[in-house]
Amino acid sequence: PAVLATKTAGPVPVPNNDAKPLSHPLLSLFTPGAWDNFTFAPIRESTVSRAMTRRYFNDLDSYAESDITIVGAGSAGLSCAYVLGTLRPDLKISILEAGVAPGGGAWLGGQLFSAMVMRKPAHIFLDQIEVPYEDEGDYVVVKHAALFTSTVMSKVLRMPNVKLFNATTVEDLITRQDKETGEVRIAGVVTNWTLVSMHHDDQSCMDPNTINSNVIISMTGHDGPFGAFSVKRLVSMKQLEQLGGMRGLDMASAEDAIVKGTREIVPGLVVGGMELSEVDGANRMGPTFGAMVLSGVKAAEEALKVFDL
Ligand code: AHZ
Repeated sequence: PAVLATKTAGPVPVPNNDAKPLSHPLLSLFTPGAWDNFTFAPIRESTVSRAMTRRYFNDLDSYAESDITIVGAGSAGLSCAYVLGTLRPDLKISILEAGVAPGGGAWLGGQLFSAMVMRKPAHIFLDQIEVPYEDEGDYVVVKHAALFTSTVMSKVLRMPNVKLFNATTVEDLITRQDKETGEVRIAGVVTNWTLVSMHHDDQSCMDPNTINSNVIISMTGHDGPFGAFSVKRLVSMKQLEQLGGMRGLDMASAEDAIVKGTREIVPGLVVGGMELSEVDGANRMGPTFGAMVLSGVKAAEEALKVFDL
């Protein structure tokens, strides 16, 4: 019910005889005077500090050896994490996201518009995560992109075998060279706090941390200040000759190309989402997200193949 503030007794519920009574344990607080006597149990600051840091450092300890690491928690990375975490609750999956807020470009549908377009059959993924949409025939529309992003994120974050390290940048890749064949395999990621990564030029001695991983899935988006990180690094470490470079926008063809092309680019590294457009010289699709979801699904499948996981 709506709440009125009174000078003397604090908030008082407005009676609404038509409404069903709300049942919520906290509603007992809505009695006159109850807020005045309200108090939490006492807590010491170090208790709060330890509650956070102990868990974080346990996670760092546990996920230092991950089965699968996803770099980038945009629409592609989060969709991939959802599929992997659902299919394989036995695997340890770490997600590294440079931003404080995961979600990449999927908080808005396009420009500053709210609605998010997904071409079919990506609607099947929406059904799975229980995000409603309007069916427009060959495509569906979610009323707000944030509804998609927050829902997939909340499902992923609940999974006991998935850990998101946000505000953490992947600033290099771990490599292993086979002594006999000379083949280089990507064997993990090199990480740092994003704020540290941004200040290597003006501070000294800020060495990174590492995560060893059987498979790395890179979904860092197209080129930009942070985007296309892994594939650019593959070029500078001479594992890829050159990048194709993302091409102009062609909605109809671009989405197919990204989904079809999602694959293991070099041993141990699967690339998908818009990062792949930089490798293959694929068009961009602009504000339509079905390919990001399906690339996430395909990347999950490819990753599980890599080591017969
Ligand atoms: O912060 C980045 C973003 O959240 C993160 N990221 C990038 N580099 C990173 C690094 N370490 C850790 N080195 C990093 N995280 O990766 C995320 C990428 O999300 P995104 O939404 O940019 O990419 P996506 O491929 O998931 O979705 C692309 C959506 C686009 S772009 C586009 C167009 O330009 O035409 N169309 C669509 C649908």
